Amino acid sequence: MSADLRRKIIERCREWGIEMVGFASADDWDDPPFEPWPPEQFRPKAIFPGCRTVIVLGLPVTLPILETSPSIWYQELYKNLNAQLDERAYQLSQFLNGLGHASVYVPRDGYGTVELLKENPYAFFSHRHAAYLAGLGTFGINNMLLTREYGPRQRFVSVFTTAEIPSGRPMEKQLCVRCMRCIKACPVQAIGDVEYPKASIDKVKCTGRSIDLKKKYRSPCGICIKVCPVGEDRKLFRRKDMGLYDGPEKDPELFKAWEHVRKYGSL
Ligand code: B12
Repeated sequence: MSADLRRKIIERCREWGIEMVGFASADDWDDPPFEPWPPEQFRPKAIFPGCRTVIVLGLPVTLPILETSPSIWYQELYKNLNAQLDERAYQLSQFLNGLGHASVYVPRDGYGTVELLKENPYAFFSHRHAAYLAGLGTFGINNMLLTREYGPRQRFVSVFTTAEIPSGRPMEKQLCVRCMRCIKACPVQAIGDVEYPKASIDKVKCTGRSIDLKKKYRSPCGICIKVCPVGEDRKLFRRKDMGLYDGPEKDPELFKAWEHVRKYGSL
């Protein structure tokens, strides 16, 4: 078990501006903490035989940009984060390979085009479940992994490695406050109200919305992560008052700014 390697990885990620780093033991997938859980073929040891540890990196989705969604601004942020995550995960895998620990990265999404998801709405690996096992956060009713820092507003990527690195444990406290704002705000009513942790998402409706927005150059949707009250980022951006999203009355200037952004660069 290498605590020294863990430290080196965290240091390297910090140099890249990545503060959110977690470690999950590949064995932990074999003991499902809840159901449904990714089937066997979707687990790290099946995808990359010899895998001992999964390293998860996360980058925050900047709340004021997300608030303009659906917009070209959020679309650009999404693309930017995706590119950074993939690049850093690849570099980290190469760093570990250089040290003699066979490693591969898993891209942050893993599908050719959103239309494909209508028939088969799964990727070959779930980063959310890796982040959960690494102790970075807990699942919310919106089906997202919530963290203390950003609620559901971060994107993840993972690295599979044969190195044995001390891992985290799932967080005990549930971060979702079950306010049901995500259920009410979903533009296509794709989120069902069920008991934690079995978030019920209508993947066909959710994917359909994404396909529509893509044609207008303003995907992804992101409304269910915008309206989540969890996350320290709300303090920094002075967005603790959730009434902001109910209409223009609370902050007419801000509302005007969002409408302005939505008018340009997309259909
Ligand atoms: C496919 C996908 C979508 C699709 C389908 C969405 C949906 N609701 O399923 C679309 C394009 C619509 C979409 C939308 C969104 N997504 Co998305 N998406 C993914 C993707 C690529 C794969 C998810 C997956 O297949 N996991 C693998 C399966 C095994 O897990 P699962 O779907 O959770 O399946 C569970 C159950 O369904 C159950 N199950 C029951 N029966 C069956 C049968 C089979 C065969 C299987 C396999 C499983 C299964 O078992 C599983 C375990 O609990 C991941 C990236 C990734 N590779 O992890 C991002 C990801 C989950 N998305 C993300 C985000 C942020 C979003 C959006 C907010 C859009 C945005 N970017 O602004 C919305 C939110 C939608 C929502 N509330 O769920 C983030 C989540 C980050 C976080 N904080 O949790 C991820 C992790 C991307 C990333 N790299 O960060 N997404």
